[in-house]
Amino acid sequence: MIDERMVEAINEQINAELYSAYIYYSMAAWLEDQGLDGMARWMKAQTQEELFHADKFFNYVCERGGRVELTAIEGPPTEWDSATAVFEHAYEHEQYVTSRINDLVDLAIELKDHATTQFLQWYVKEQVEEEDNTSTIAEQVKMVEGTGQMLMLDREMGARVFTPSATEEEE
Ligand code: OFO
Repeated sequence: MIDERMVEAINEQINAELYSAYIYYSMAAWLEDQGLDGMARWMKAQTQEELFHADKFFNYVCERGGRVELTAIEGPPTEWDSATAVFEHAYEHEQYVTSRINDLVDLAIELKDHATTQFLQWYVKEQVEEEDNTSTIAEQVKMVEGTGQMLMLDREMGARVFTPSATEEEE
């Protein structure tokens, strides 16, 4: 049986993951509106990845005998000044999510919940990747925004497809 405090904290994290999906979906809408279809597609793949993160927590809570309780998701921003601003925002957001995951690990350790501590290691590793991906792309977009190379980068980014099995294999 899992401690109620841990369940509550994971339920809050499910909300945070769904908010991440929502913010990236909103970014996809903005990028699409700017004619950056490839980048919008990249953001949609990121949205799916966030839904996968939420579902992984959902399944874990159920497996440990806890109860998933969903709450209202805050509305995301809808306007950005540039594509660079979008991806810099995504990088900042991932750093925030990393701090949340670290807080969850701290709580699991405090509760001596070794199973959850171990389960969370997947997210610890995933956040290293999430920060790396968003910061690299933010730098790349910043380098080419306003030049003809932006279209090439847009096309390249449009090739991204989310595959949950690939994410699982990294475990
Ligand atoms: Fe769920 O990792 Fe991004 O937010």
